[in-house]
Amino acid sequence: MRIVVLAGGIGGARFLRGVKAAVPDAEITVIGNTGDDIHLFGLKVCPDLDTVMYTLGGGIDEDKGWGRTGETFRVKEELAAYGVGPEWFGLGDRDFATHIVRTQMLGAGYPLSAVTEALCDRWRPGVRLIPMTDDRVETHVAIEEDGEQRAVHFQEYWVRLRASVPAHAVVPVGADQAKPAPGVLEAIADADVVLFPPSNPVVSIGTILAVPGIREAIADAGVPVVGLSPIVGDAPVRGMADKVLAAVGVEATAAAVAQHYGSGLLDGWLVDTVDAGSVAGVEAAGIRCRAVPLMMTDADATAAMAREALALAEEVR
Ligand code: GDP
Ligand code: FO1
Ligand code: CA
Repeated sequence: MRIVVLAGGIGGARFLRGVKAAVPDAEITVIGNTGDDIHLFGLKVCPDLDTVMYTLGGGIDEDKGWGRTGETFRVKEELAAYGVGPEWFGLGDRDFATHIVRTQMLGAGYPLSAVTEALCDRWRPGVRLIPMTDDRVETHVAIEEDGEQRAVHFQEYWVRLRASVPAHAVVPVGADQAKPAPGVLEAIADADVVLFPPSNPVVSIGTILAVPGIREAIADAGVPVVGLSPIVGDAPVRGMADKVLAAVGVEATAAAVAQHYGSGLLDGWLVDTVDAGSVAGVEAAGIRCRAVPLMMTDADATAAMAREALALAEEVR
């Protein structure tokens, strides 16, 4: 079975563990979000690609959900001693090596997709991980801070400001000019099913869908497209997705997220059992919907979620 999964960071990576466990012989292609990417200290950092790679490859810090296990921050401290920041972004020593290798390869002329493949040669994530594009896309957020309006990089909004200031718009800068990376459209066209994990609908999956051609390829593939809600009981399970949903005018409910994707794209939608009351409304919008446990508390619960998503895909096929 060929499964295509559009993934952000933590929500996408953890769900992918469940897909791997549920269908061990599946051929899984992950289309990763690169809108969170940022250049720091002359290095290219790809948080969501690295979160997927480290999580599936056994190198993730399980508590934080990002960065390397057993991490130290000596380089960051030394940079700070020179007065070189940003001090609000925690790049660890082990993680630095990944960004150095990536930046060196990009400088030598390799596209990000080839660099990601090379990094995965070490981590062996058990999936094919492809960035959504080899072109530069950077999500920026229009905010109001101290009475002033300005645009900041998504990481500054998310990590420095903790999404605590009003956001008026979320813009994937460069997306309209970006091309899907090699293999992305082919994987979608060859897929038996497309899954949207409980990733951030705006800054993870929304950004991937903003690359011209990807949304169309999914809609045209003629295979079931099934998503899982990252919103449980009218709040994100983790993080501040409610803030970026508000910025694009979408309520933070499981039903509103389904309708934001729309019946033109989604065939099936899973909500958590606490949101069972929203099933009828989602179905009325033309999306088959089921309420099942959606908390990725352990490996079994996560594999069960993947099985439910694939069962719903068979129902709508
Ligand atoms: P990020 O890039 O690290 O922010 O990760 P993603 O975009 O892939 O996923 C973020 C989303 O995962 C958040 O909006 C969370 O609500 C959601 N999430 C995290 N853990 C769980 C869980 O156990 N169950 C569900 N349903 N959603 C989760
Ligand atoms: N998230 C934080 O909240 N604080 C950090 O200092 C931080 C550092 C960091 C370094 C490398 C990396 O791959 C991810 C990192 N993240 C950090 C997570 C990440 O930037 C964001 O949670 C996601 O991009 C949000 O979608
Ligand atoms: Ca992310």
